[in-house]
Amino acid sequence: MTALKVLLTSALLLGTAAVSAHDYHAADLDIAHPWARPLPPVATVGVTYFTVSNQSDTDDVLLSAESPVSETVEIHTHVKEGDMMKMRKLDELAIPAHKEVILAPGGHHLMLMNLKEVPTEGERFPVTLHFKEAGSVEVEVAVETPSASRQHNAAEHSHH
Ligand SMILES: [Cu+2]
Repeated sequence: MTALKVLLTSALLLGTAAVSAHDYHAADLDIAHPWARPLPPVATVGVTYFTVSNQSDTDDVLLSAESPVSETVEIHTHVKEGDMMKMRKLDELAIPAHKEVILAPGGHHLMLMNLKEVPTEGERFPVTLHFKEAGSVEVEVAVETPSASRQHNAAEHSHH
């Protein structure tokens, strides 16, 4: 019921921009708007983004993730090497107390390795996130082209 309330509140605050917004909770973690770009049918890897806010007084850690659409899911970040941005695999991703960690293009992301099926635009696929403190939560990842409304949303987040 809490998730429903949050959705309703978001809808009131954001109006039509919230049509595709969806939030999940694991203990004191809020996982906002998991999404992935549409991929060509021949794609072998996919990328998933979302924002995690830790409302608790305890640091948490994203330990791992899994999805039925891929063989494995890795936690990645981008690091600058010379003038090149390169992806690097992380063993885990810290979610500090009272902080928001954004997984977004050019930064942290989940990498779906060896796709078994390629979700198409408009579909949703499940990903299960395993946190050290908050435990496990399954989220639905929306496959969609980045839109002006979400960029607006992301801009709002950066003002926090
Ligand atoms: Cu990656």
